[in-house]
This record gives sequence, C-alpha cells and structure tokens, in this order.
Amino acid sequence: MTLILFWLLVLRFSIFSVTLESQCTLQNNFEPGFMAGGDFVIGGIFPLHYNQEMPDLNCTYKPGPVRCNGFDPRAFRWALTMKLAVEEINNSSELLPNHTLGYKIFDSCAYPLTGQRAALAVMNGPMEADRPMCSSASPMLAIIGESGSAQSIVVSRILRPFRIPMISYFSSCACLSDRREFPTFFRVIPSDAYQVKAIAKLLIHFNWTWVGVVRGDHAYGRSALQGLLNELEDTSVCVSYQEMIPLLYDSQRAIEIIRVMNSSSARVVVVFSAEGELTPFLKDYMKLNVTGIQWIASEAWVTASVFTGSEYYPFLGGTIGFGIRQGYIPKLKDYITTVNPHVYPSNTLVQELWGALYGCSPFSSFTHSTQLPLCTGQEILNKQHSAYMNTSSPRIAYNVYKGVYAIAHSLHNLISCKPGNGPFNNSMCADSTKVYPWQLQHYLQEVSFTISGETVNFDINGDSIPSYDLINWQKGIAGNIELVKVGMYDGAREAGSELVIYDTAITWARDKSEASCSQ
Ligand code: TCR
Repeated sequence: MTLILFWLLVLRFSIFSVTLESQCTLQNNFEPGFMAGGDFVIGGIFPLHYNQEMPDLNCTYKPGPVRCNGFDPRAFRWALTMKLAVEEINNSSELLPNHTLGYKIFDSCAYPLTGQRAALAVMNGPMEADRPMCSSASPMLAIIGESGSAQSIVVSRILRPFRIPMISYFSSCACLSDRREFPTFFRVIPSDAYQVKAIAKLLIHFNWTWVGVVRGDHAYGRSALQGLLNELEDTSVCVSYQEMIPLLYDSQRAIEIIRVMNSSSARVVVVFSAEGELTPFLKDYMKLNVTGIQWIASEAWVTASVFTGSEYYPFLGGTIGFGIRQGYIPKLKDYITTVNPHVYPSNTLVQELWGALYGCSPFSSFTHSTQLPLCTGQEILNKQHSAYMNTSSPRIAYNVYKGVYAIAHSLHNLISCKPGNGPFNNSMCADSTKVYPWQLQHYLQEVSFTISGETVNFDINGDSIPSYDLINWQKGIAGNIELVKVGMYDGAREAGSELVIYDTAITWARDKSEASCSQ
C-alpha cells in the first residue's frame, strides 16, 4: 500500500514537472493562446493574466522563464470575442466573401514589456510548419490590441517601422492621438480628451457653479484635471479646490482632503481615479461619516463593481459619470458556453479558465503549481461567474468586436477595388493575393460602416466617434447600488447636442433633489 502511494506520488510529481514546462511554453516562447490560418492574418494582444513576476536581473545564472500569474477571465472573454468575430466574418457570404481571416492571439500579462514580446511574436513566423498561415502569402496585416495605454504605446512603437496598423479596444490616453508619434494607431474607445469634454458639458447642464476636483497621482489624473480646467475656461463653472490622492496612500493626507471637501461650499466633486486607489480613500471618507457630496465619477471607476454593496449607498448613491458605451453581441453568450477543456484539451488557457472559475484542474496532467484538485466534470458555466459570463451588456468586448469588423470591412473594400480606379499611385488597386499592411491602413483610415445601429469610422488621428453612457448609481432592490443608464454622450450628434440626459431618471446624492446640489 505504502509502495503504491509512493509510486503515485512519484508519478504525480513527474506529471507536475512536465506540466510546468508546457505551461511555460505558452508564456515564454510566446506561442499564441489561440490561432487559425486564413488568407489574411490578424493578431490579437490581450492581458490574459493581470500580473507578471518581475524578472530576476541577477546575471550570474541563466535567467528563469518569465511567469505570469492571475488568470483574467474577463480578458479571456475579450479574446474569445475576437475569435467569434473572425468566425462570424468567415461564415458571412456578404462580408469578405471567398476570403478567410486567420488570427493569432497572444498574452501581454498586462505588462508593457510582455506586450512588447507579444507584439514581436505576433509579427514573427513561422509557427507550425503544417499550417497554411505560416506561408509568406498571409502576412500579419493588423493587430487588435492592446488594453492599457502603457502597453499600447510600446506595441505601437514596435509596429511603426513595419507600418502595421493596430486597433486598441481599451487604451484611452489622449497621448495616443498624436499621429506623428503613433502613426499606425487606431482605437475604438474614446480618448480621455472626450471624457473631460463630456464632464464639462454635464457640469454646465446642471448649472453647477462651484465644483471640486480630486485626482490620483498619475498621468491619467494629471491630464484629465488639466483637460477639465481647459474645458471649463470661460464657462460659468468654477473649480473651488484641486486635490491629489498620493500614490503611496496616506490616511492623514486623505483626511485633510476629505476635510477640504466637507468644508467647501462646493458640494459637487469630480474624481479622476482608478478604483484601486479610491478604495482606501472611500473607507476613510465613510469613517468620517461625511455625506451630502455629489460625486462625479471618471470612466475608470464609474462601472466599478467593488463599490456596489449596500454599505456604500448612503455615501455614494447618486454618483454619476460617463462609462464606455454598452453594445450588444448577439452570439457571444452561446459562443462562450461552448468553450470548455474538453473542446480545447490542449489549450492551457482553457485549463486555467477552469482553475479560475471552479478552483479545479480539468486534467491531472494540467494540475499546475497551485496543485488544484481534479475537476469532477460536472462543472457548468452559470451566472455565478459574472466577470466571465456577463455577456449581456459588453463594453470592452464590444469594442473588440467593432475593431475586428473594422478590419474586415477595410479588407472587403480593398478586395472590391475596381482595377484602374484604386487609391494608390497611378490609380492602382492593392493585389489581393499580396496585401501590405500599409495598404490596409489606407482602407482603415477611410472605412465607415454600421454595427448595432452605430457608425464606426476613424478620424485623421485614428480616433473613432466618441460615445459614452451616462451612468447613475441608484438603489437596487436589495439596498445595493445599481448602475443605471440615464443618458449618453454621442459624438455622432450635431455639435452642441452631443449630451443627452434623461433628467427625471436620475437619483441624486442622498436622494436629494437636483436643486440642492447647485449653489
Ligand atoms: N483605459 C485606461 C485604463 C482603464 C481602466 C479603466 C483601468 C480604462 N478604464 C477602468 C481600471 C478601470 C480606460 C488605459 O490604460 O488607457
């Protein structure tokens, strides 16, 4: 008996070491998480893990493999959305008929340097000799990526010499609109420059004359504050105080800020911050029992689920701010439920998904460092896994979807070019059997199409028409906070009427009427 146990242990250990290796292959040799061949190949870069162990810089021995931790089911859903969009397009007899799209999807681990490696890997072939996509006939034409602006900046600099266009679904830094610096960068998320325009319009709409601004200690906070001050110049709105939450959180400093907020006659405060740094600040705010503040939330925290518990309602109820527009992807839910370890037995990402969702490992050979127990096989996707299964109102996934369609429509226009009537030198068309990325960039710059009733196109800087949902924090049935759409900012509307507000649908701070917020 003891002997059997011993051998079982040895066996398990050896399986375990093989596993570690195979898991590392994905992340270190940069093999794609998903890939498929096609006539035109596009790359995808997603933060499939949200953390990366810092590389060891001690050069007295061979550096170990780069390891990424913290599998992110939400980003995995974005990657699946890209795959779904490509498959939809390949099945369509109208869009890109007789041509197929292929893809290679990589992990950036939400880290600029790994994003850089992913970008190089996306561009590089060959991968598997028996795959048609490795032939030089289907070069990498464009990239859907990246998420964070820091990663996009790096990826864009890599793609630039090769003139490969990229479409970001999440990078909102206004800095990326600089065409001289980022000539091949496009995005389907509004630049933060539009967010401050929208907030300024909101403040003016409600006749709020005195407002305070609190921001985080980072580029996002700095440029948003500057942008808002510019937008408010020569308007009726005055900023009565500006405060900064220090990067290294300091309770004492926070209490001083809260005192300023409380003693100011401005009852409205605009907060440019990420949810992480705001959490301790709000804890202190609640401890001091301050109420009666009307919060204007920036995009980075207006949809944060961490603040939706009922304990927050007395302090944060009535918060209002602009979030990324919600879209609708009819087939996403069904598509996501078809993904499981039995359909993708050799895909480590799918194993990790099961680990993240159920705390178990689908195959003994994939039990990795955390030594998760074996799954029973009875695990089924249900609503409980909201970050992964919440497909009813995608915001970022919808951006991914729009990005893939933008590439498909551009390629469609490229192959539909009438000979002698093309956009290139001497009215030439691109040769559809040998398309260059710069030719696709020309068509991307010109593309215009409608998806879910929304027009998608890009301005000269690669920015798309800005659109936001106006979101209000209202009381849910269980006393918790519910995010309710109470308007929108739609850059497609005539100048001056971009902001649409359903005034009567708004709940104000502490259920007060709108008037009590103004001065
Ligand atoms: N784009 C930001 C990162 C970011 C974010 C968020 C982070 C956005 N929205 C919400 C946390 C929560 C928008 C970037 O890096 O460009």
